[in-house]
Amino acid sequence: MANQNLIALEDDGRIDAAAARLSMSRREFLQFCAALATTLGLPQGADAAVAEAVATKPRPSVIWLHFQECTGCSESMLRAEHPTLEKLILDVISLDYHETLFAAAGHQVEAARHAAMEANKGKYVLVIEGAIPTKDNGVYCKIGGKTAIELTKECAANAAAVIAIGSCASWGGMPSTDPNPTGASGVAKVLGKPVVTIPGCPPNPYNFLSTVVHFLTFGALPAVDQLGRPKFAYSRLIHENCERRAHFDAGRFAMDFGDEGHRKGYCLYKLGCKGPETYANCSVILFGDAGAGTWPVACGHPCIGCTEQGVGFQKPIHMVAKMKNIEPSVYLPRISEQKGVGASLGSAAVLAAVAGAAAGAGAMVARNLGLSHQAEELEKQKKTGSKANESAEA
Ligand code: FSX
Ligand code: SF4
Ligand code: F3S
Repeated sequence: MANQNLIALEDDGRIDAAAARLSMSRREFLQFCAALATTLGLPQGADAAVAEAVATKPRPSVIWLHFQECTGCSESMLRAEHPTLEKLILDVISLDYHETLFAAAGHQVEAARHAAMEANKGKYVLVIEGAIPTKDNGVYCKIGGKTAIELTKECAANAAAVIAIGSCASWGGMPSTDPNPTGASGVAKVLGKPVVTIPGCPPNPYNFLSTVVHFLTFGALPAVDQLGRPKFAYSRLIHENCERRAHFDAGRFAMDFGDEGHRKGYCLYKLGCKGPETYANCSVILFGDAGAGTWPVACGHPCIGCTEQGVGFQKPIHMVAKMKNIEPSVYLPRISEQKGVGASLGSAAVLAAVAGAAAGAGAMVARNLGLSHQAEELEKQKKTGSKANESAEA
């Protein structure tokens, strides 16, 4: 953390170079780094440290393993409609081994994994996607003649950090649904020690990016809860920040898909929304590219609790959620408060809006960058070569 202030980076050519690499303006790059620091809940001055790290530090080598899963984690990270986020992730890490993205196959790929592990011994980040089948000595998932259990242990032995991405790798996810015929388990259980988990089916790629940027900046993974989930992303219930919460509080519910309440955007609790028992930041940073401001609940679908062990894939979709933390928060002002003595409802609302905006700012910047006119223009230019320039010159 050499520089404590973005101003100190004003004349730093390395920032310009990083921005150019990412097809961003300098302002967009610094704005993005500041937003990432805010999302991570870092103190003042950390924005400069994040910018400096992304611009100058060697990218950590990442070995990415796939086991029992649908590859949705990788798909959501690399989804084509959102070029900027994908670009950022691939710029921040050096993806040295990823089975589904490798053009090579067979022994060549195995050799690449060994070479990357040897070259970055003790320094690489091991990312595991998918559950690990543990029944019958793990015979239900083998790659290159080795079980997922053997590969996990072998690759984790010299890793600087282990990240379980997706609900499958976090605790077993969908493959572990009863009766769990293959004994599908999470990475921590197989390794017998805690690892950072980024649950979700698929997980939000922005949470992965933030976790990696934290590692890049500080050489350590972010603070986690007892389940290994980064606190910056999983410390709040979806229900706490849901845009339909006012309807919940007022007792306005959609009772059937397509009924009047559903069309009016009422709360989806009675359709089985698991937001009240699911810890994740979807309602803050949103999720998905179907259009502006989307995430499952905004699209009219109840949250199924995909990030929450014991909820997602376990509870029937239409079963109503168990309410957690329903007491009013202590920081809300009493409605009988004297004028000028306590915080007004108005000021509380402004504070809440500011806090919400800050928490979601990084994702919003990524989204805006991804959808910006400039990005679209760049994409078009890539497709059509220099035709636009030629016609402008003509
Ligand atoms: Fe799929 Fe990943 Fe779900 Fe699992 O995401 S989106 S089944 S969490 O491991 O590929
Ligand atoms: Fe939102 Fe679901 Fe909570 Fe309703 S129950 S406010 S839709 S999270
Ligand atoms: Fe999953 Fe619910 Fe978010 S289903 S993506 S945790 S809104």
